Amino acid sequence: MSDLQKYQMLIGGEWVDASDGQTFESMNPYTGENWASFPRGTADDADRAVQAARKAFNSGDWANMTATQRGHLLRKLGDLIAAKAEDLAATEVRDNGKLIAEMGLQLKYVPQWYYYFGGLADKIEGAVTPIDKPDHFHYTRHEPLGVVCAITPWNSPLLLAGWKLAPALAAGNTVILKPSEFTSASSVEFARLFEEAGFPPGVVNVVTGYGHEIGAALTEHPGVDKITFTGGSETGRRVYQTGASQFKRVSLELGGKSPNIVFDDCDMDNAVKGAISGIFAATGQTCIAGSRLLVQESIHDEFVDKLVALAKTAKMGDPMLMDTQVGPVTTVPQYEKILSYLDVAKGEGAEVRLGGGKADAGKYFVQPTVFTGVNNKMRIAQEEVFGPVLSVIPFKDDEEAIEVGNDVIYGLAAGVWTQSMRRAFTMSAKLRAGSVWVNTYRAVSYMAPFGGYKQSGLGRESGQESIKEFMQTKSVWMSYAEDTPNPFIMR
Ligand code: TXE
Repeated sequence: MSDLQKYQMLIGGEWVDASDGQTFESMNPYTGENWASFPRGTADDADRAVQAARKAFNSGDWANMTATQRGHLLRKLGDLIAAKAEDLAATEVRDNGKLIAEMGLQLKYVPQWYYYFGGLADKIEGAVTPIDKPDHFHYTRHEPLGVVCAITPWNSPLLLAGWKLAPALAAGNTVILKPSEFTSASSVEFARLFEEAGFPPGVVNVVTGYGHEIGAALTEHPGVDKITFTGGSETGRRVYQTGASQFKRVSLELGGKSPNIVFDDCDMDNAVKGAISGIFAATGQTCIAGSRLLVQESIHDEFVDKLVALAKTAKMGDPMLMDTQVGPVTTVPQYEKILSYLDVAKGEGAEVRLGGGKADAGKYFVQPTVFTGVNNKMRIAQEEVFGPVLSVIPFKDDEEAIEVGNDVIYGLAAGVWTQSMRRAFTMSAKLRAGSVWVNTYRAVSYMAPFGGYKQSGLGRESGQESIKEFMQTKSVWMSYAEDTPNPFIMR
């Protein structure tokens, strides 16, 4: 089809097609129509990208740059993203179905990751050790790992790319970014800004294609030193196993089944809004979705009535309109997966209080759905749906809230709604989750570490500590002794 927008990949500073010329297409989930085509990257393309990244890491302008200079480039990149935010947001809405109302704000915020890590680049200091060996001087250096492969999912491509690229580049690595085959457009458009910001060729490469093809080829490539992955648990497991076979560094941000816990002493109107933002924002397609709503028995019925009343008012439709509140499901497999979970929940005896089926607001829409009468052992309470599907689970007291809240394999996030300080602190300590929000939900920042407990992942993104995920520490020993002592004895 000639009216498809045609994109290319960025490898070693050049815009290229796939080595065998194959392409694939991307769909607008609001209309169901294919609108863009991308190179279907091959194992050869993966190799080309790794070679380019390796070359840029080993020698040339990037390898010789000071950390301060790297920081300048990152800040410049942040400025360019800010200037392009509206265009990038429109592309994301078209390719992904996310709301323009959310994307406009998100893309104005994304530059902060590049500013923050740009500032951090030259503040990573080694230490001089008061070493216990006479006539020796010892210090540490924090060095980059080398070539980083960043694999991102379809739900928030540019935000999640920033979480990975900003610290990886600040640390001095070179990068290959592989966005999801469902939503590659914004990442490729973003790639155009690297040259403009002044990054030398090969420092950032952006390749497109299927996960099981170029994605797998990258993770298997011996020239990749670190994989940073966000996506589903099954793929994450495969990526981790592949990385393990070559002892690569791997960090993973996977799924969740987060409890959003409402106590009877909460500010009820705020808690209702918090429950809604936890599950219906972004059409529930977020890893931090508060998909299990735990409500204290004493307020259960009143709370559910209020929740359903507000959820009913959600405006579905064209994600390009500023007043749309729930957009389409991004991918066809995801649409089918959500619908199948609606059947699972009904089959398990959960009661449909709202929604429960397809919605007629565009091509791939699911009604905001609230199930009551869910117990935590049901599949709908244990498995990640990744859609606008809420399971309401009643609980008696604090102890039961903690027990049920923690009783899943995941541990990405949790919400707590209470006006009691004692409860707020106790719950924050006892919930086994990487992020706990009290009287708020779905807040993230470049300053705040983010990541999973249990099977929600490995490693942390954002915040100062995350830069160390892209570095390794070297111990340097120097002797100023006049004579080298007995060589047969350890120093
Ligand atoms: O993700 P995949 P999918 C969850 C959510 C969803 C499920 C499946 O529950 O329903 O995962 O989504 C690349 N080697 N999340 O299938 O496959 C792929 O090309 C290397 C949670 O879309 O994990 C894409 O770039 N890479 C999540 C990326 O992995 C491979 C966000 C993620 O795709 C690969 C998205 C392979 N063998 C889905 N196979 C979150 N944590 O936010 C695929 N990929």
